[in-house]
Parts: sequence; C-alpha cells; structure tokens
Amino acid sequence: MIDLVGLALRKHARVEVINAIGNHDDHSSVMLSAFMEAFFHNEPRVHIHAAGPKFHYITHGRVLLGVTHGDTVKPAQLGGVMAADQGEAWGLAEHRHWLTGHIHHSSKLELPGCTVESFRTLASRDAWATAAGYRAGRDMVAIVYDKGFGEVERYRCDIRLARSG
Ligand SMILES: [Mn+2]
Repeated sequence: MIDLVGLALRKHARVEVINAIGNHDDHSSVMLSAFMEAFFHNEPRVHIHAAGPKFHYITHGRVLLGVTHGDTVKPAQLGGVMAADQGEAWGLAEHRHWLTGHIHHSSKLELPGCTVESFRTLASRDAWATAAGYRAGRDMVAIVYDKGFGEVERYRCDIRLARSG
C-alpha cells in the first residue's frame, strides 16, 4: 500500500486512500488505515480516510463516488443511501457511482441517479468459494473520471500482469 501511494504521488497532486472494511477484516482495515495515517502524517498531499465508517464518499467536480464493501446493504438500496448521506453533493453531481467488492465478480447495476458496480478480487479462491462453484477471474481496475464528463478511461490489470512486476 505504501508503494502504491508512492507511485500515485509521482503522478498526482493529491492522493486519497480508502480502506473499506469488509466482512472479513473488521480490525485489519482499521489498523491498515491507522498505520498509513501515521506513515504519511508529514505528507499533506495524502489523505487517508478514517476506516471506521461503512460508507465513504469522494466528490470530484460533477462526479460523486461512493465506496463500500457491499456486505451490509443490497445494491438496489445504495442509491437511496447515497442520496440520504450526501444530499447536497448528490444534487450538484451529474455522475454518481458506487464502487463495491464483496461478491468478487464484475457486475454493474444502473439505478435511477447512480450506478452500482462490483469488482473482481486479486485474491485466490479459498476452498469454500471453489466448492461453491465460483470461477470469476482475478484483476484490478483503474478508472479515470473527468470532473465534468464522468468516466473517460478505464484500465484493467490481469492478475498475471500484476505478478509479472
Ligand atoms: Mn466480502
């Protein structure tokens, strides 16, 4: 994580980090954020979001992003959660997106006013997931949002590419 933030700082003026608590890391996400906050406490360009809240929001021009793991709220409810939590930002935004994990496969739901997208994981399947028939691929995604036009670019890094260093 330190290396990732260091790489991002070479390219960007400001870096925000969200370690969204999932259903398997109630404490390690909080610890990771506390450690990163301490590590970067002399770097004003880095903002580590407090790990406690279950829902995180970032406003970027007319873009409003919501981040949550996805284990506590059904995707169809997330539009209302964003509107309730971020009423003013919701009104000013034109592009509203939830970024979630939890189900470990790609999906995208278009709700009135926002989309809810889930992403794959880099982690390998455990015995339970294998036995349950889950076979989703492993990758990570970088998305570029224009302040006015919303998503303009998207990059996908396959697990094999990530490993090849
Ligand atoms: Mn999960």
